[in-house]
Amino acid sequence: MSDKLKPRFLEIYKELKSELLDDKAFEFTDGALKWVDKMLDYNVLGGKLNRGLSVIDSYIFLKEQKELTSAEIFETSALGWCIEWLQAYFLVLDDIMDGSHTRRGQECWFRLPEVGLIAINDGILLRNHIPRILKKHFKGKPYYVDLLELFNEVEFQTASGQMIDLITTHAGKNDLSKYSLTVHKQIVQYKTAYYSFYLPVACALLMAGENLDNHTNVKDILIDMGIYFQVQDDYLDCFGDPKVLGKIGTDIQDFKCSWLVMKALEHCNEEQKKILHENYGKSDDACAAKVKALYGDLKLKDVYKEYENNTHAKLINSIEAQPSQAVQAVLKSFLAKIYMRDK
Ligand code: GPP
Ligand code: MG
Ligand code: MG
Ligand code: MG
Repeated sequence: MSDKLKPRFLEIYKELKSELLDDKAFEFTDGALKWVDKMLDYNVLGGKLNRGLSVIDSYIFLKEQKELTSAEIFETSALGWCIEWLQAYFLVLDDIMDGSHTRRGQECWFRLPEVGLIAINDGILLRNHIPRILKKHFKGKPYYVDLLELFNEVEFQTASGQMIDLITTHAGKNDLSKYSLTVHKQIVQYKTAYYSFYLPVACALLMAGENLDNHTNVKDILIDMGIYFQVQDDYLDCFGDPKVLGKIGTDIQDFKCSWLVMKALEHCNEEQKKILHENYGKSDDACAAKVKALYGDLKLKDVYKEYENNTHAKLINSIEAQPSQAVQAVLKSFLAKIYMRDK
């Protein structure tokens, strides 16, 4: 699939970056050029590129495996990169908000001494690059306005999910029982699922001339897959290997409404609940270790395995109920990429 096209996809990154550095709407100084160049390489590259490559894969499936023309390769890749840019923008800002230290195997951008809170403006710049890429390469296409609306809509959903993530954390600090599965589901659906799973497929559908309103079933499945993906992220935050993951978890210290703390609350007795209340959300490593030990006592690894297998089976069922074989194939390939992931 897109593996074959990955070298071309990476070349297109360089082309898009050169265009942005040659943007006549700003008089770039040498210093500014160097800054943006470095900022882009540091933050846009280095991830798995799953979201970006998914646009190409989805489009190939929708076209039923016909060879893509070079224009189609360029356009699906450019849309893929727009999603990677969006992701870079979210991550730069999310790491500041979560007080994280590492990302994709390197220091978080804002942790670099020469960057600090300039990272906030870099986030805004990354976000502003997206409509510039879209304008340069898609203005005049019949689906241009739909594309702009799609990116705006998904950004709004993500920022709203991030808000619920942050304000729930506040509420939970006073009262851990404010955390419920309903709130957790809303957080992960909005902060992750739309931009990570729905957006790449929606971009490919628009390019293929489809009306997004006719694909709500596919959207629902992608959202469920995105929820599952963020539950994995919550699990890996505590139980993943930071070397493989490229980031060190902060959810326990940050008092996050994580899937693991939800499950801990569901399974613990009164005494264990007291341990949780005393140690959750403290920056002290010894407290985090006590929470992890409690997760061990509650056998949350087994609870997670069961969740993962049930969710996988349910998703396969919904996918196989889809009338189109091409749609089934896209969805199954995405699910296979994340099932039992460790990074
Ligand atoms: C992931 O949450 C959510 C995002 C990256 C969306 C951020 C949205 C903004 C509007 C800034 P997370 O904090 O669990 O991700 P990670 O574990 O990768 O830090
Ligand atoms: Mg984070
Ligand atoms: Mg976060
Ligand atoms: Mg996380």
